[in-house]
Amino acid sequence: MTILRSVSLIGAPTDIGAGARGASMGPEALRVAGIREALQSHGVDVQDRGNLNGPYNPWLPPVDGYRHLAEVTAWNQAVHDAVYAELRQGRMPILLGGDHCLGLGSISAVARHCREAGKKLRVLWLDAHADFNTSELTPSGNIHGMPVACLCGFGPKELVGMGGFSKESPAISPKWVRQIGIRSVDEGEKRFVHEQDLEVFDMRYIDEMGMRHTMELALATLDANTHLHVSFDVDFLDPAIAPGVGTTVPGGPTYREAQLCMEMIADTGLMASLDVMELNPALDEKNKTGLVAVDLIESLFGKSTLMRK
Ligand code: 6HN
Ligand code: MN
Ligand code: MN
Ligand code: MN
Repeated sequence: MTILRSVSLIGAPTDIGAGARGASMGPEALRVAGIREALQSHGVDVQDRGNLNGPYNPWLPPVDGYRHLAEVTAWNQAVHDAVYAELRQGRMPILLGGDHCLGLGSISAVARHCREAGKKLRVLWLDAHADFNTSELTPSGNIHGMPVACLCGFGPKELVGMGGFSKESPAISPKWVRQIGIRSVDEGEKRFVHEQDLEVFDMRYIDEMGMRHTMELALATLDANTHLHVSFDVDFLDPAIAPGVGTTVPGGPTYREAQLCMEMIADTGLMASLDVMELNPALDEKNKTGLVAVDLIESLFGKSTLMRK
């Protein structure tokens, strides 16, 4: 196992890209749920870098298909810089969100690091949503529905350009992404997902083939030179176990399915960066969702029922 054993927690307390307020409290709820202690109990060196700063949420309607583009850009720049600094020091950044628009800052930093280090990048997007909208396709203007498209070069230049990338040379290719747990995709977004040939293991696929086969395929063709990034939107989980999110969609993975998903990622030994996004304590029940998220993150670091060597 070559999992990086030096982890830095980076809090990004904002709901600037979301359609509901409250994900700004996510980082603290993950800390209260014991994320640091949980990782330490698995022998991980954990540094908590505290919280990033950024503009407050003005709660305005969309302009030209985007809500809060300037504020979203500022927050993502802060996330990009913090994540990139940790990667340069050989540490594994864990971004504590915050809404999922910040996946853009995080993954653009990871892509930049991989480009410089000559590494292959694989992005696992665990989510109920594809987050593949553009300003033309979005029904809401909320940028947390757009980060995957922006990373692939489809978005405003402020966001597409983060990390030194551009429309012509975007941070990632759709080919590097595997989406798992998807069950809510908007009409236009659906067409675009097909057009760009995103590899999506939706809930129908998981129902029919099982989580084991799904993860075998999603983790196929990785090698020792692959940087595996996991972007974990907690609305991936079934709302029965994770009610504390702004955009619940019924019919998600059960506790056991989610555990298996995380355990199989851990088995690769290749995870080198992680986002934990969209936890909304204002909608949670006694931090139930924060606690289940921390439990699953432990599995990403090798916790399993029977100790394995
Ligand atoms: N998330 N597809 C919807 C939209 O407004 O674009 C929902 C997006 C949810 C995004 O949960 O990260
Ligand atoms: Mn590295
Ligand atoms: Mn998401
Ligand atoms: Mn989602």
